Amino acid sequence: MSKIIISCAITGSIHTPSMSPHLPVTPAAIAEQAIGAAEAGAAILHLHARDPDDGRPSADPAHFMAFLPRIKAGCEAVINLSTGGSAVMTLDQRLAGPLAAAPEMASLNMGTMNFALYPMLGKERAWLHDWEEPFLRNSDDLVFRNTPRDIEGILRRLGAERGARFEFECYDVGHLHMLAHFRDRGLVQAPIFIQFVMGVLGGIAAEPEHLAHMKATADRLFGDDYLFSTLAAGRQQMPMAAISAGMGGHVRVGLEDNLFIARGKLAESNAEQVARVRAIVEGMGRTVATPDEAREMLALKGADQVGF
Ligand code: KMH
Ligand code: ZN
Repeated sequence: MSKIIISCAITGSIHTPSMSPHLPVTPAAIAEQAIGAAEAGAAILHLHARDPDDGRPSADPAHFMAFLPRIKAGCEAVINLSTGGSAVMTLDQRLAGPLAAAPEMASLNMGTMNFALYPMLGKERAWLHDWEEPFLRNSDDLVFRNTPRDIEGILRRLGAERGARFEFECYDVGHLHMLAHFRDRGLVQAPIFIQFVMGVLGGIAAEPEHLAHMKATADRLFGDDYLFSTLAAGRQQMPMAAISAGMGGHVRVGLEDNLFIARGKLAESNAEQVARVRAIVEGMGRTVATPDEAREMLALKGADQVGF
């Protein structure tokens, strides 16, 4: 089996500041946790930005630029910027930061879908900011949009024009077929890095049978032209990562996807989750890829070719 790439998604746009004091929201905290995750073994850092004043999801270039140079100076890890941003943003808002930064990698969600976060409201909390509760509550009417035209635009503007390669986020089996469609149109080339995204309400659930079917479908559609990684939102994060590693795949962890390190125990940092998944996959006999090994496996343009 090839070396295993650990991705770490540092802050995301799903969890809100009141849910964990360890969720990084300021540029200094995002940079510090990103560098810590890289030191613990993450080869790829998946990054969203936030407004430092209130922790609200942001894709403002200024908010990205407040931490990207620091992370680049502090570690060798591949920087992967989200083009998903937050489902409450327009496409232009979501792309503003990634277009300005021209990163080595960017995420690309392979379809339009429901993105229901409101079940996280279940617990009584004292909210730190007044945007948090309505943000979650209104997700019962929230559509994450990426039409084929949107996807084509992202592939052209970030990929063809700026040299980024993609973390293709596939939240359901249909997204794999959409990816194959773009491969057939010549807009996506090998090596194709697929992230199986499981456990978002609106996408496929985090169940081993679903992962087996996603992999079997991807094998049929992409053969030797792809690598897969798995992320599971919430409690299934580590079990699904272990299954992915056992199937020869790669893994993603991080506070974007899950705030906990054990049942009822908040992770104190992203690095803690990276260290945990690293111990699991090394215990299974896998060897962790360095950032440069990940660059070679994914045919990335190099850290000296970015816009920050
Ligand atoms: N938040 C995750 C479920 C993106 O940033 O483009 C998927 C994600 C999407 O990381
Ligand atoms: Zn993300």
